[in-house]
Amino acid sequence: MFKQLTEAQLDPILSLSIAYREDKRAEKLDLGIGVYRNSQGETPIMQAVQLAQQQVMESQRTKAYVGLAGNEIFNQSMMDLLLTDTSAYHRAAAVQTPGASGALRMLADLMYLAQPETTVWISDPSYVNHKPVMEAAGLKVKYYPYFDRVTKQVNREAMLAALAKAGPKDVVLLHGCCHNPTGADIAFEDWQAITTLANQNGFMPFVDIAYQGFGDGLAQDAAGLKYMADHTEEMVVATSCSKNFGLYRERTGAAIVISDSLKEAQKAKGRILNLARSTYTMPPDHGAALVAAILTDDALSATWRDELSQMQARLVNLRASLTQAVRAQGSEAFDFIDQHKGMFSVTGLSPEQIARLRDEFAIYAVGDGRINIAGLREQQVDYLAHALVTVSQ
Ligand code: PLP
Ligand code: TYF
Repeated sequence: MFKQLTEAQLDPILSLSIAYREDKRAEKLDLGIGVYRNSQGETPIMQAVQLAQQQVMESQRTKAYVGLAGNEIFNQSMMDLLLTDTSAYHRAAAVQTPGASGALRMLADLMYLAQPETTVWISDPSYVNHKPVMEAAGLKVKYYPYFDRVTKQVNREAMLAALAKAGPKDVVLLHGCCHNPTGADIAFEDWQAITTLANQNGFMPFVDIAYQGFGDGLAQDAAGLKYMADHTEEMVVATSCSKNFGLYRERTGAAIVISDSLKEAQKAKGRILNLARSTYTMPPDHGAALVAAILTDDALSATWRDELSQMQARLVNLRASLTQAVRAQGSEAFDFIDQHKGMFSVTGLSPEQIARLRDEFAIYAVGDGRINIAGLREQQVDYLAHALVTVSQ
């Protein structure tokens, strides 16, 4: 049966990690996969997570199944983080999923179930898995203009002009904050303008938020999402604890449906549970149990918030020092790095220039020009600045 299969296409980001591991050069630098690293180049378990892990170890008495929706305290905590103080808070329902990836797929399946002819509009460019996941669910995908490759900022006029053409059969997928891959975020006024368009033209917003806390802080990073949730009748959200709790391999995330009433939101939740049952049945428990333990304990929450803001500060500082270091080499061509948010920036380097970074400098960046700022150590900033200036001349 399987002989008729053609070869699989490799994931461009995951295969880069493999190539990096095999590189023997001492000066090598991994700016590929989106994993946060500290000044020592490590991704340690966060202190709050370690403490929660001890608590869970001591209090957990069984490994019996939890249920289709996963940990309901976790689900409530995700809604608290994203929707507190909005009208949407009282007309939303959440389901724990295997990462935001699981949420993306469950929400895509739900949209297909409700309206198979749906087209999902995604930003050009977007997270590598957005298109394949939406298409795997049977949905059509269309791109809206987003990143201006000259200014390295959002081309808001082109974006809004395109989204003005989206209608009732359309879903517009937005990044909640810290856009992957570009690092260029929409402004609060853009959230307001897109909300107005959604209400005028009838498309549904779909927000994927995988980096809350990495941009301007936990509350600020959800401000646009909150405004939109407050002012639209229907919206869906995929959220992740991979980055802001450092729980990558525990596969911890949630799908949230906001509707015009709690009854409608719960109906949608019921349908997601049906879909989950026929896909993976139940999400893994451990990560969600840890997040629930942290977010329901004041001391653990404070520890977590503090650690997260230190991680955010490191990214902001690295961006500033990299920009300065490039300037010290006589170039202003990378000033945009300081204005981008989160872990990533699309540098505008061509695939050939990215290949030169790898061949001549042992610097691994994604072929589309994306670099992961968190992959950088303070003592390597000048090295990277020199390499960026060299390959871009
Ligand atoms: N959405 C975006 C925008 C991402 O960058 C990622 C990154 O991993 C995900 C979703 C998937 O996250 P998770 O690890 O929670 O599945
Ligand atoms: O964009 C990234 O690097 C992260 C991690 O197939 C990732 O979001 C990369 C590739 C992939 C899944 C996750």
